[in-house]
Amino acid sequence: MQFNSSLTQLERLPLTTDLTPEPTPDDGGIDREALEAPVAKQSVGTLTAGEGTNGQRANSVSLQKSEELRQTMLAHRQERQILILQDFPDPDALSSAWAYQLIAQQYDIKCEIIYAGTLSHQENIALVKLTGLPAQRCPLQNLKSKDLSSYQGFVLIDNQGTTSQLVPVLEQAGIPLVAVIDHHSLQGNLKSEFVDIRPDVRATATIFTQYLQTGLLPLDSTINQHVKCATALMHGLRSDTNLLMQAKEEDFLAAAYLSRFYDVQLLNAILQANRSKRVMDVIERSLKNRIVQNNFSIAGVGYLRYDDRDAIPQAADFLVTEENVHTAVVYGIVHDEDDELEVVIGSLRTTKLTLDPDEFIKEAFGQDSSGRFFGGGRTSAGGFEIPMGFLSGGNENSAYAKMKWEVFDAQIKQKLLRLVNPRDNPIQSE
Ligand SMILES: [Mn+2]
Repeated sequence: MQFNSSLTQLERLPLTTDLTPEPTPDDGGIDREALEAPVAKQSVGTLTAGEGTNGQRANSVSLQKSEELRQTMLAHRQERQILILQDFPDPDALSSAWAYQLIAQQYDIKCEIIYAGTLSHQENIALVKLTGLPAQRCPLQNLKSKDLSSYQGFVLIDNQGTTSQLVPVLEQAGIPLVAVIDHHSLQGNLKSEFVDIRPDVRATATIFTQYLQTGLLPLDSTINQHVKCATALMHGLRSDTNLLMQAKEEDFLAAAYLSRFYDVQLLNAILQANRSKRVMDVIERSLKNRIVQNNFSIAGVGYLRYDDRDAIPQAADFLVTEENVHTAVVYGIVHDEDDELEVVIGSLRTTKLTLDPDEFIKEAFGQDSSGRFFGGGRTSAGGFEIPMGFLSGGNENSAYAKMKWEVFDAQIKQKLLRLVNPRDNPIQSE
């Protein structure tokens, strides 16, 4: 994610939405016979456009996975499923889940899209409001008190369960994991009926666009919901690829397909959303507190409200734009007033091609006592979450709160600087 001003050039590119709609059956575009038929190979013409072996391999993987997903959906007709997004979902997760829901609808599978945290980025709030995207906040306590017996399965999208508090509740309730669709590096062993994890693809929205394209749900530009979902997928794809700068052939092909259906004006409206004052304040703190060493910019921003959590990646996005900085890490203590819970949240952004955020974060922070990593990443971006457990709360005592922040701040800096520069002491940028 980046500042709006940097978008203007791309926004001016001519993008067409004029596609002659194909005739569709009366029941909202659902062709019952087509559901029974294996995915049609001829419908993926653009996927085979690549002559290289990579293009061909990608094509055969997407065809095979589409077919597997179709079989999985057939086997779960008329069921109810819960789609779990990361606690703070991004456009890639939100749009992909919506696409899953629309595909599943054809098989009479009812899906509820939920996340435990909040939509803290102004663009995400705009995305959900302006497209009517059917995702709902479901805090941990709400899920715990919910009768889960009517759900036959849950699905993880754009995550592998490590970034959601909700997964353990579903596991304990004995609800089976039906599908995992993600593009992050493999986070561990997952027992799922359907698995499509492709770390070489830059966005989950690309994977879902391929599902649509291979015939799991042929998009129709006369159906309003399809246009909105295509717009959401375009936003997800762009935001996970740094406006296509990190996009690979498959992502471009997916974007090309979506360009026939998406609504340019709607996407523009989503991108126009402004930052709140509190987000601006966090960016200011990150600027003041940053230390720059070996082209790394590291900033602790202290305490933040739960709803402002997304200010952290936005601050990292900003710090990485400084001259001579290739990697920025911003972190703070996020306080959830409802649950008296505190967690250290951090974000990494890098423009250095040889730096793997996933490896870097795993190496810097290691694992917790149960062997779970505190975070991970994808190309150019990563994040971590360190629960504060017993040390949570007690912040009415400001001396204690200050001391606690200083300890965490020092510890995180030590761990990061060990990798940034094994010997030297941090140099203050002021
Ligand atoms: Mn993603």
